[in-house]
Amino acid sequence: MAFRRNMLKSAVRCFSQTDTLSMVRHFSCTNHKGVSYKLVVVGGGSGGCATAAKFCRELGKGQVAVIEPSETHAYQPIWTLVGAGLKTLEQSLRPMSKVLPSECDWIKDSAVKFDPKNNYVETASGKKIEYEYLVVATGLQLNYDKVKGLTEALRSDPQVCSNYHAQYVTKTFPALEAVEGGNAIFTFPNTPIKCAGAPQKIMYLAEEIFRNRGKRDKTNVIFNTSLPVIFGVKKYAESLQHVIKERNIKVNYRHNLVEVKPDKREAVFQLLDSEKGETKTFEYSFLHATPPMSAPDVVRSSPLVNADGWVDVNKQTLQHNKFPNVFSIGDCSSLPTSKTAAAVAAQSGVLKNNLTAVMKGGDLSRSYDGYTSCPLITGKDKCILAEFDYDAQPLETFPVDQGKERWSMYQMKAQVMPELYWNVMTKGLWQGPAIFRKLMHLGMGR
Ligand code: FAD
Ligand code: UQ1
Repeated sequence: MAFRRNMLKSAVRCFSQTDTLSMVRHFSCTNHKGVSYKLVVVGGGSGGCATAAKFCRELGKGQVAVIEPSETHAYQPIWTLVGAGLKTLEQSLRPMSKVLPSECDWIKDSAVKFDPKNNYVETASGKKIEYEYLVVATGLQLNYDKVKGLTEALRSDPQVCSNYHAQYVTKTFPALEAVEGGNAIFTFPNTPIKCAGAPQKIMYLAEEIFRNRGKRDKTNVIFNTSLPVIFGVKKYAESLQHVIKERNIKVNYRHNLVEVKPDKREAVFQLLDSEKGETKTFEYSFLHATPPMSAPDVVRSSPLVNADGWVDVNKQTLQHNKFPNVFSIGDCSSLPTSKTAAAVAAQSGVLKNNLTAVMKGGDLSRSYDGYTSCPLITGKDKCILAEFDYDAQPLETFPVDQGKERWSMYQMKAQVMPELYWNVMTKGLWQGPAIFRKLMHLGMGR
């Protein structure tokens, strides 16, 4: 019990700190036996962990180091369900020491400088970690501070919450239960984000909660999104439009949250299509905020990034466009697909193959097609399973119409995926469902 409490505290602390890298924690390298490795992986989240597991198996003990400051590994995809009171935060957390492969050296520290010309990474405690090959897997930085008043509102107003952060996701369900009426507002920022479906998934779950509590008649459910569309893939956008209409949800496109005034319970939105830079203020009784996101500052200020601040890799091979011994996987990469753990799974197989080829002087023969997936939960037993590629074309695994809301897809998301993640993906053994898709669609194209 005490251990679980400590883990929760440490997770909340860690996630509070990863969005302000000026507050990086200083750790000693408990498992560190040297300063030079064949492979250094920066970040021990979904992508870093899967990558380390694959290469440890191949290269053996002492060859692979993972630089990762957090003592806790989080399975973020169930935070949507935590927000709706259907899972607990504890169910999403495991000690990092149990999730990272035992054969790797875990350097419990933050990377603060990348020097790809001289093949080393510097850490917050001043260590220089040299490598032959580098994989950058730092994920995203949550920039709550870019919205005026939002951090203060998250700290002081019980009706302001955010499923994107371990500290704020536990506020969501109590806030939903406290709604008696008024405007329940859900936001989508003006930057790329991880799991682009998550800002609206919690809205559908919330709408159901308001209905079941008899509060729906008095509550306006409002989605204020910076985007011009509800979802980037036509097939699933059509399904979601149907859900929105049926459940009387108001969607305001090109509305970007720029300020929260918790004292007055007001949220200010920039109207992105207004040439005069107009804003519109909404009163709220509940506000779910999705923060602007970017690659972490340490990555953005390194020589590794493209003009947009993402680790500049080839979209097919995952190899860096300037430094051939560097690869990147997951949310911090420039891969132009929707940023999800499902995408990371598919990328991990490509990365393993192509980085191994570089190590052995062979050809980079595997190509990433942009596969990503977003289980669009629309209720506590309903889900539209979106799966698609770089061209925003559906790439569905199951031989049924996945554009329909289904109980089975909800069970897959809520029960099967967490098991698959902890027992298969973090062990480096899950490369996405392509093999099942091919089997299930035998003779029927993709
Ligand atoms: P992460 O898993 O975030 O890991 C990054 C790691 O890097 C962290 O451990 C961090 O501590 C570490 N790090 C950061 N900076 C440094 C540094 N300077 N030095 C060293 N280490 C550093 N995906 C799905 O597939 N399906 C879903 O349904 C889904 N729903 C989601 C719902 C929510 C609310 C959220 C928040 C995410 C969801 N995702 C979903 C997205 C998924 O969690 C991410 O896309 C995935 O975790 C990305 O993996 P990653 O390795 O790139 O980053
Ligand atoms: C997936 O591979 C994955 O990675 C573990 C997820 O992350 C949580 C997902 O949500 C989904 C949907 C997939 C895709 C897997 C199948 C079986 C369709």
